[in-house]
Amino acid sequence: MYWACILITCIQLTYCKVLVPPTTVLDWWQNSIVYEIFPLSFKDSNGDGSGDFKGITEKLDYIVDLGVTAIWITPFFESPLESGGYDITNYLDVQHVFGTLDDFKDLLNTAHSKNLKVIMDFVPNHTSDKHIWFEKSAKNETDYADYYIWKDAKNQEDVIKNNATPIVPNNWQMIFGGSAWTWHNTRKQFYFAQFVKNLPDLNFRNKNVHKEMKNVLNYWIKLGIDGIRVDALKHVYESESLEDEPVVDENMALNYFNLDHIYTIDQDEVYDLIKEWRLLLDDFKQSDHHTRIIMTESYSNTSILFKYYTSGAEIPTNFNLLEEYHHTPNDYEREIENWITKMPVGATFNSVLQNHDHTRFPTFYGTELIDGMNALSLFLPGVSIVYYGGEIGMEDTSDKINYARSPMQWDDTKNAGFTNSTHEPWVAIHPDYVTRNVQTENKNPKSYLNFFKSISKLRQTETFKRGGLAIDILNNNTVFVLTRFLHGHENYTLMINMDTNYTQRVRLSDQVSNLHDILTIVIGSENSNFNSGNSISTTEWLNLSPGATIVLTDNLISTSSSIPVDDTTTKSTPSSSTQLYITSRIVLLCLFLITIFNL
Ligand SMILES: *[C@@H]1O[C@H](CO)[C@@H](O)[C@H](O)[C@H]1NC(C)=O
Ligand SMILES: *[C@@H]1O[C@H](CO)[C@@H](O)[C@H](O)[C@H]1NC(C)=O
Ligand SMILES: *[C@@H]1O[C@H](CO)[C@@H](O)[C@H](O)[C@H]1NC(C)=O
Ligand SMILES: *[C@@H]1O[C@H](CO)[C@@H](O)[C@H](O)[C@H]1NC(C)=O
Ligand SMILES: *[C@@H]1O[C@H](CO)[C@@H](O)[C@H](O)[C@H]1NC(C)=O
Ligand SMILES: *[C@@H]1O[C@H](CO)[C@@H](O)[C@H](O)[C@H]1NC(C)=O
Ligand SMILES: CC(=O)N[C@H]1CO[C@H](CO)[C@@H](O)[C@@H]1O
Ligand SMILES: [Ca+2]
Ligand SMILES: [Ca+2]
Repeated sequence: MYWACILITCIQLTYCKVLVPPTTVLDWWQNSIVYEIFPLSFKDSNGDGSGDFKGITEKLDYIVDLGVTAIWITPFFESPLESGGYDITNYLDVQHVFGTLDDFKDLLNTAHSKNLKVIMDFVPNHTSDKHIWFEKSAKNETDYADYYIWKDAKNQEDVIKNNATPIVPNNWQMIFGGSAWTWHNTRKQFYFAQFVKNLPDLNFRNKNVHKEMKNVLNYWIKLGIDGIRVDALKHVYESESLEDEPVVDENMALNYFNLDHIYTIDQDEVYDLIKEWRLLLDDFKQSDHHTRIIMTESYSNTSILFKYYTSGAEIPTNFNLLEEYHHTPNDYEREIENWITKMPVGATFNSVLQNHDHTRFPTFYGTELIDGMNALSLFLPGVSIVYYGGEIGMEDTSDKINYARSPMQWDDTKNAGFTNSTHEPWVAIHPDYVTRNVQTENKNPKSYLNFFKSISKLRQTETFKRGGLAIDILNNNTVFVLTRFLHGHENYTLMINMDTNYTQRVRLSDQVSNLHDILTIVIGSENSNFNSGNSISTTEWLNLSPGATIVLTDNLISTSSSIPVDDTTTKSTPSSSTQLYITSRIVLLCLFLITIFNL
């Protein structure tokens, strides 16, 4: 027994080192760059001041050139556009500011002809109050009565008989302020809305609502979309019990942020909903072997998001690198490790460093770190979700609501080449467009744009596709070092001086193990004074100016003859994240066996 255990443990240990358990070919999305487009702000093709489908179609070559795998377009459904397009009046048609359905089909087909995938935003939680379903529901029409969440007033009898002021069913609040219950005079009941009054929540406890949503998905998938990004998923279900939510601080005013949302978010039924949609998408896959992905938006904790994975979402968006910023290298490391080591077997890591709901990172960290943050975003394994304009270093404008959604800066002409409109674009353009724009940056080899492209190219290497990730933090939590490595292939090391005030001096050989003595510079940011193609020695002192970012390689790509690279075996190795995960699991298993049997 004793020896058998030792034998088993040894086999396991050997296995940990080799790291090549069998697996499948990488699917199209597993090492993808997903480029988020806010369509109103990307490119206006007809001079009305608002971006549109034809504008996006015009710019697809630019997007392909960035190394992007898929574009994700934020909501473009028929809508009065009172809430950024999240206020849908018809899920089966497009908002005409963006063009016609044919324009969308043209965008889709042109993208596919360039091998670019298209992901559609999907907003199941609520509709506009102008949606025909809501109008019918408000009239209590038989089939639609239950499509939304309607409740009597606490004093319903008194309201009906004596015209008393209706009292809300409970203390639930709207995210943007006020009670989540709005009285409807026709129906003489309250309806529930989690965000704002004009966005009533759909009732997912009604089977017909599920049918409607499946119908919507079928429709768009038949049209050709490659995946959905499900918006506000944690808000989809509410508890059936209408109990008050616990107040966090009794001394503070009642508002959304002073309630513990045990009844209005993250209800368990959401996992079944993901499974339901997974089955639907997989039905299509059966016939054409093409994976349609589910990306989710849910600012939930990891134990919940990991259950999204197991329920069938490929990309439960990881917002932990984005939330709040103020991240130091230690914070990034903690969040990255926490995800990679705990996510379920077979899952793929993903990251997002900026999006339409948050301050753009140059506005937070300063321009010194634009290259650094773009590099970080592209260096991490798995899926990198990037935001339009990030590649040229766009910053927030002073607009209160649309600060991170200003028009894309294409050139230095009037209106930044976004529109030829003689009146103003729908929202102000950032004044820095004169120098920070695609055309100008294209010409400058050291620009943010060209830096971005150089790093996105690395993602085509086997090292980036399947390699592991190692992290080192130097100089008092200021210098962040990420290494992507793969046996038999060249390794890449990214160094970012996240200190934007002081130059940091580092000698790599003192602090990072497993590096070759001589490394080649793949690229250095403009503020770094390091130039592509030059070599450095890991034993020399390097001066990293504030924000300086460099990528180094041991460049053994053609000289490594000792390890034969067989296409079929490399394809059957797992993604880096899976490898890391499996390694950590096996190490734990070894430790467990050792403890149990007192070996
Ligand atoms: C802007 O471009 C559109 C489409 O090419 C064209 O129809 C329109 O006349 C142009 N407007 C101006 C003011 O140049
Ligand atoms: C809605 O219609 C149903 C069936 O006709 C009826 O039972 C119910 O009382 C009505 N509800 C309201 C709020 O009018
Ligand atoms: C995540 O949230 C759920 C529900 O609110 C809670 O039960 C769980 O303990 C949380 N997990 C972590 C790791 O915070
Ligand atoms: C690191 O920071 C601590 C506290 O801020 C300081 O005392 C120490 O000198 C620093 N070390 C280096 C190497 O900069
Ligand atoms: C850099 O300088 C700014 C402004 O003076 C200051 O707020 C910040 O704390 C400094 N950061 C470091 C890492 O010293
Ligand atoms: C890449 O890094 C790994 C792990 O740090 C190391 O074992 C390997 O020798 C490196 N590969 C090359 C080609 O230098
Ligand atoms: C998570 C979230 O809030 N998503 C969207 C839901 O709808 C509201 C209201 O339009 C949007 O503001 C949010 O971005
Ligand atoms: Ca337009
Ligand atoms: Ca809901």
